[in-house]
Amino acid sequence: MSGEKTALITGITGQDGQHLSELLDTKGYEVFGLIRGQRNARREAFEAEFPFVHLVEADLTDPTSLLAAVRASEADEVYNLGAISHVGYSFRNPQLTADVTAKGVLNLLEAIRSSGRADQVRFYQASTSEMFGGLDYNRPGNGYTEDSLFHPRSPYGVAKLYAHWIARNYRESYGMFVATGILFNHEGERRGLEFVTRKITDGVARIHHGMQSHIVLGDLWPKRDWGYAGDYVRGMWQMLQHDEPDDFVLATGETHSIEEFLTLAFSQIGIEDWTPYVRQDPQFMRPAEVDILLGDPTKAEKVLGWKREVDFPGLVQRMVEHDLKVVAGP
Ligand code: NAP
Ligand code: F7E
Repeated sequence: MSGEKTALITGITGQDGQHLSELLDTKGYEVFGLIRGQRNARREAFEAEFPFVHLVEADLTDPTSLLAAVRASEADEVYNLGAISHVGYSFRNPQLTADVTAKGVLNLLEAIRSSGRADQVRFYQASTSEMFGGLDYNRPGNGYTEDSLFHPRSPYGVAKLYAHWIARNYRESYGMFVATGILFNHEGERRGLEFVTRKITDGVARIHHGMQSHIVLGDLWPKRDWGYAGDYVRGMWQMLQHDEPDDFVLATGETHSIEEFLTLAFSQIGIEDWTPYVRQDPQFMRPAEVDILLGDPTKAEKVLGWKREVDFPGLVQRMVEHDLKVVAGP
């Protein structure tokens, strides 16, 4: 138990926000979460599933609301998980992506400074492997580290790079405890249906139950270093318990193609040849693709003692099993 600490989480309604709020609750934290928009059905559903979270209305693009949220929570730890996080969407809405994913971090850091709590708050910034871009020239054989060269390939990646550097700049300029986690893809039962892994596992479940005939995807060759979200939020928390604020890669150290994900997912429902069940549509392809991502988590393993527990087959299995149950209904 960590005692009576208080945490404020932006992006609490997202995949990681849900996992992290549960983790912090089990550690005895008082958890505050940012919710945007007016009262709606989604808020009520969230409150039903996470009754222990105090929701505060705010938006990363609205500095006044952020200051009020920081004051209301009096947080010891602030986890900035809120973002426009879908890479494909960021190509279609690049300015909104910059406002939320890049400038939102600045707004939040300034809110903490204005609140007078800069010395008390430990801040986590959700940085991403999308900052690396996966090009031949900057790709180390053993995987990207905290010191690898950045070359973002999307408005999302570019916005996250600004966010990463402004977070580091506040650490250097004002001595704030700001940690950045450069996280490679992490997935699970709570992953949004717009991301490829969950789109596949949901589609596989629907095909199995005769509710859908095929899945429509974009490019199938890209490779990702896919881990389980539950393991990764544990790493976020560990970064804020460390003596010094620092930058850490969280990854599995393995990379797999979408085709490999499809093979494992379809094999869960007894289908060995998935090709008749998958079609491709250019609408799901991106103007610039990140071909291969592979991370090297050695620093987090050595310094924080972080270790992922779920492997790639285990991840696919738990996602398909979950979606088979969800699709079947109560
Ligand atoms: P997610 O499921 O897409 O959740 C994004 C969250 O951001 C949602 O709660 C969303 O709220 C919130 N949000 C969007 N616009 C906002 C705004 N204007 N003001 C306040 N909140 C806003 O993302 P995730 O997978 O949990 O990822 C968490 C963070 O880690 C993100 O910053 C993401 O970019 C980063 N990241 C993710 C991965 C990954 O593989 N999952 C890897 C590296 C980094 P609504 O529900 O209201 O839309
Ligand atoms: O795409 C390809 C797509 O959208 C993975 C975010 O959490 O992780 C995530 O970004 C790959 C890409 O994740 C479809 O082109 C093919 O090559 O699931 P994704 P992402 O782009 O890797 C990083 C680390 C983040 O930080 C992000 O926030 O799959 N792909 N067909 C498809 N992708 C989608 N979404 N949908 C398809 O139909």
